[in-house]
Amino acid sequence: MGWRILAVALVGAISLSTSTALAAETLFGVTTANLVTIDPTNPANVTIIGPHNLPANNEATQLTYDPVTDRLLELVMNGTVNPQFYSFNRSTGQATALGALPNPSNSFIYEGTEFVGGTRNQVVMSQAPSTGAQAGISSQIFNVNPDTGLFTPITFNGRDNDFFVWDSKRDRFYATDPNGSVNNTIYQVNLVTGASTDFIPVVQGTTAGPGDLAYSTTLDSIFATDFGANVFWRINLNASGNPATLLNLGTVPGQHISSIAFAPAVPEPSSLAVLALIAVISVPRKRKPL
Ligand SMILES: [Ca+2]
Ligand SMILES: [Ca+2]
Repeated sequence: MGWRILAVALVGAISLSTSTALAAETLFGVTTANLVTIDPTNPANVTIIGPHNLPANNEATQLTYDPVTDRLLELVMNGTVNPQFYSFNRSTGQATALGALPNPSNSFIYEGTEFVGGTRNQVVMSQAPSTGAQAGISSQIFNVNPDTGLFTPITFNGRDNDFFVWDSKRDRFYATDPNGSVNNTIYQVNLVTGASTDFIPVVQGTTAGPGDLAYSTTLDSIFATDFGANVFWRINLNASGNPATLLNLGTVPGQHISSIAFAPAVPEPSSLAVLALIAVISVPRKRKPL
């Protein structure tokens, strides 16, 4: 009886702590060498998880979390060519190659990349021609399969959709154009019609400013790493849920963080070990006749 009470108490306590750990939201970032975590309210607090070992000279430009497959996904490019998806191990930092995007003669560059839930429930990205009058203007928006790299068109909105973010609380999809190629605001994109609704300006310059974005459900705010400088940004939402103010949160130490995304933390190894112990304790009890 004593063991049974202890086992029940332990199972209750551990399942509570594990579910808390799984539900907790962690801000992940990718630097030149490492997967890191960042305290979004104090970006001076950066913790290195480990090396991602991406190929040399490649940059991890866009990070997003796919809850369907529980993967931290990244668009990686060598400059503007050879676009390919990777997933990151959230415990070690190690990156694993997934699908390469079809890009004959490197005719296109790929920019905004974000998992969109709700009825869509897919990764969405933007594509620009690499040459001509519209070079670098990523107006074409696609669904993409990160495992195969294959995509299907959604809409065309005439903007330069450099970075994307999905507000999971309100099912709203935003884009930014922080070097002011077409429009310098954060704007909501209607993925059915392509219509855009502009909010506050985000442009800081052509070489630095709010870059890759991430939405926090717990803080109900959008965060941005800087695409050029080691600065960190926050876009506060107002009572209507609209982007209302852009705040400079200060400098991030260490290597430049090129992309960010919120994702659940992985369970602590100690929790997993205790769960295994609980399973061992629980087995004999289940075999007792009632
Ligand atoms: Ca992101
Ligand atoms: Ca662009």
